[in-house]
Amino acid sequence: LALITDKKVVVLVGGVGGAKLALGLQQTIAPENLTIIVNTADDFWHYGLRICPDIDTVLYTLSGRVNPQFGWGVADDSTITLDSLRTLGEDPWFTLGDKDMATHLLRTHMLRQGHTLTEIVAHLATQMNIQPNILPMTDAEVATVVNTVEYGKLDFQEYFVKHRWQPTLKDLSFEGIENAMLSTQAQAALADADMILFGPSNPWLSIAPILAVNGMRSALLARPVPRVAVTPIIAGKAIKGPAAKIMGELGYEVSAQTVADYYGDMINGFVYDQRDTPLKSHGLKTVAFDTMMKTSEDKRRLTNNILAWLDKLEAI
Ligand code: FO1
Repeated sequence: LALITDKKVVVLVGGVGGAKLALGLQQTIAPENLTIIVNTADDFWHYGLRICPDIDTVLYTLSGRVNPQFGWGVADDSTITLDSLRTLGEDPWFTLGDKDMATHLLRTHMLRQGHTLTEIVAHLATQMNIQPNILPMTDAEVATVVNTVEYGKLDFQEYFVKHRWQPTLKDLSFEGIENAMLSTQAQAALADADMILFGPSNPWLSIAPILAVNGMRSALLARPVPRVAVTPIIAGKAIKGPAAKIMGELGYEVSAQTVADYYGDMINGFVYDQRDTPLKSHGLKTVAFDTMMKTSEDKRRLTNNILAWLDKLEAI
């Protein structure tokens, strides 16, 4: 397959699913042409440490450190610190491995020193030998709050990890979003992009907070380039996590069509899975590929297919 390296690509992602697409892109595109903008609304404070799960998932995935079984955390990690916390009477429901802990210690230390999250992520990426540009969606603290039928309002990680996303979702809010500005780095990357991709991440939990950052929607709409979402729904199901469950709870049909409609005019193209029925396009350019990303060959093939399709579209 020909390598398409001369286009500048920005991809918006959450955690595990988005990181997989980012890995495919890293293997396909020249690093200076790839920018990954990551959701930070599921970041939280835990035992005095700033935890950024989606950013770390992207860092660990792109540096080859990620735990392949979970898709998050560091491979071959231990939990000595967490086990010691248990002996002190704590109930550490959020699994922080010992190797992973170093990332949280350094990040929290650098935040205390006055560095922005953008600077910290750049430093961590450099130390992990990652070449593409990884950017948090904003430097401000934003916190997803999930309003549930059973428990009322839950902090995101309580909903997601402690309660294993089982409570029924009523609605969502992004606390602090009114102060969240698109960073100058993210603005510059978007202004310069030849293509903008929306990863196969959860539209409501991962992509919605990125779109809610002040300046993001207008920065996207200002770009007359392909803005293409990759479906998180395959054969009417979510591959991982609560995307399908949430869609149902919000009263939508579980389908790629629902995702495309939800993104509305933010996108002008959509990649759905070949197992699903074609979208009613409403002027949207659509294409079907095998979007399942299990092996690294899958990831490369999907990114190559998407980039080749976009190249062909542009030529028409
Ligand atoms: N997900 C879990 O389901 N259980 C955990 O204990 C857990 C710990 C964890 C630690 C560090 C990290 O970077 C991610 C971690 N995740 C864990 C995943 C993560 O919280 C969620 O997948 C995302 O927030 C959703 O995008």
